[in-house]
Amino acid sequence: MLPDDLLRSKFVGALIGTGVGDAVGAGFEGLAPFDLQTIETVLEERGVFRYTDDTHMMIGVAESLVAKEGFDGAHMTEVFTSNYEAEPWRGYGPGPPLLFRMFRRGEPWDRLGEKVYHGGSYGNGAAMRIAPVGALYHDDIESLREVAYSSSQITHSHELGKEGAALQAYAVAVAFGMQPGSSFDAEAFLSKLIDFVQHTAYREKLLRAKKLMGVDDVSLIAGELGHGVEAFNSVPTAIYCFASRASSFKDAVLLAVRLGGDTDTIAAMAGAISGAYLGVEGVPERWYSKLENRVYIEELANKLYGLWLRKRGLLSP
Ligand code: R7I
Ligand code: MG
Ligand code: MG
Repeated sequence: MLPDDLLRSKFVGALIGTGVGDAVGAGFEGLAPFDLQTIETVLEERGVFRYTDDTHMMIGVAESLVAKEGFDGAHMTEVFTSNYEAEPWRGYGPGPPLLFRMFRRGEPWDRLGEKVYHGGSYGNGAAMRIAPVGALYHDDIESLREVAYSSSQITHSHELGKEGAALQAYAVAVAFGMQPGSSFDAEAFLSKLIDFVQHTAYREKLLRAKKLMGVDDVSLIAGELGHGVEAFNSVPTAIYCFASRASSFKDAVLLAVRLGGDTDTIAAMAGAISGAYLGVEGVPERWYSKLENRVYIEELANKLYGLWLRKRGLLSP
């Protein structure tokens, strides 16, 4: 059992890690590959670290889990929709805004996801927002899988979209269970994820990730694992960024940005796992202090931690 203050720090780290990764990666999308010096200079000159749809939707997931004390599909869809309506300029993917409009016209929440693409979206939009699910259910893997799937269903009903979200949630959960600073075993970490995931597309990518440990050629990494907007071309990549740079939040997130492609999302997901492993103390102070809405995101993380304590009977209501 982890001490209380470390566990709280991991809740905050997973949510703040998403926000910081997203904000760091934003602005570098599609422009590959970047050298480290250019990225660091741009970041140094940036004032506020603005986040995008990734964090905006992650906030929605946390808000709904906290308000309903667990998953409630209609409520989470309402929160996504009203958050989107308030700030539609956050850089949403093409699918979700269409679905939110259908929801407003009265479509039931659990049928929306099938109405885009054929068989639903396999974009990474369900995985990018999943950190609160990984945090709240880090010690209850059956519920983690179930809530990852059903919260994905709202916008991403394709099995590859859902599986990517469940894999990302599980990576966060496994990182929760590890003592930061202890010697990190990337092979063992990836093997756990391989045992968990139910789709061969992900299993194959994770096996490739194992072989790429120690490699620093960003074109090779992006070529082997992908750096695209599809969940199977970004979730394993984010996991690799974390696993190959586990001792440093900064290095994990900067690797995600150096890969190019869907930089905000891959960095958001790598940041979530790294924050869940190292705790919020792992996030560089300079990045942390510049994150837009930091205080609110931290408040949500603390409420999520309080909910976890109550669910475990460790705190009176
Ligand atoms: O997944 P989604 O919410 O987008 C998230 C991305 C992140 O990078 C954010 O930072 C933001 O920039 O957007 O949005 P969707 O529209 O569900 O899916 C995103 C993309 O995935 C689509 O534009 C398609 O390119 C691809 N995609 C598919 N392509 C073909 N067939 C998703 N599903 C399909 C499909 O079934
Ligand atoms: Mg985004
Ligand atoms: Mg993105």
